Amino acid sequence: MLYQYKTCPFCSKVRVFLDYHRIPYEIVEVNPVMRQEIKWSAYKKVPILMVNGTVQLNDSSVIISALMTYLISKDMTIPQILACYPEIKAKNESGKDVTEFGNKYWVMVNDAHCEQLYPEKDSRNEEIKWRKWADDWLVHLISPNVYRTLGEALASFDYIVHEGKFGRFEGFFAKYVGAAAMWIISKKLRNKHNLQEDVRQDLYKAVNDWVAAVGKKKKFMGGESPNLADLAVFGVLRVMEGLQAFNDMMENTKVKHWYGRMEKTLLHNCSPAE
Ligand SMILES: N[C@@H](CCC(=O)N[C@@H](CS)C(=O)NCC(=O)O)C(=O)O
Repeated sequence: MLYQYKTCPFCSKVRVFLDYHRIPYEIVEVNPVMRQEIKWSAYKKVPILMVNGTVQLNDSSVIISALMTYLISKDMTIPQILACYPEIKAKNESGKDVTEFGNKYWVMVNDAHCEQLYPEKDSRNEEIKWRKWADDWLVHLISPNVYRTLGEALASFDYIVHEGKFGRFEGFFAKYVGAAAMWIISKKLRNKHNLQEDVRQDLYKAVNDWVAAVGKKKKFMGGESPNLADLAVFGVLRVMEGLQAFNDMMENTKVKHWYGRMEKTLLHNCSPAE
């Protein structure tokens, strides 16, 4: 059971991972205003994944690393694996309580499995580096880009309200008030994350850096098939689909070939198994 907001990049990353590995799941769409669907949980963010109705996995990267570990090391149970990703409570620069998780980009595999999963010398470090980059940098480019102008902010909220779970009045309110608020907030985010005046330039550079890191010789960063970094970057970028920022990115960067290969692979994996 995946508790999510459909248009949240962290939730999208988890869906891409589950779909790619053909792990079946049901979705509980959380109302972002009241959030009553996750009232029972002490952890207050989405995504949350409940496994067999009993084990709770929090944080997109922990969910992905823990499930990947489970798929490979068949001898460990999910609770045993979860113990490898300890919850760390801390305060951030502004004194706000934040929850982090230790080792969250680390897939717990023994030496034999490690060689099978990461046959190239540096491929494990590379995967970790770019998964972290997707969470710490790429996601921060989404809001400033999709709420860049008032018109774009309205289009984005139209999409969020359409895809998400909102009451009728909430939806109307969210669209106009939310769009105006996010348009203003996105300027603050732009400064907070030191983005350029023209936020598109940061997005274009980021995806071109990604394409360069994948390199010309490989289909995916993982080689012939996507690794966890491919799945994460695709999951983040996918939330912009249908919006102006996405179309601009496709037109003005080199990402479309890799993106197309990811789409094709996922479509193939989503079709019923033979
Ligand atoms: N590090 C977390 C971040 C998750 C996150 O920030 N989720 C947002 C939605 S995009 C959230 O639930 N924020 C709290 C809220 O909406 O109240 C992860 O990777 O899952």
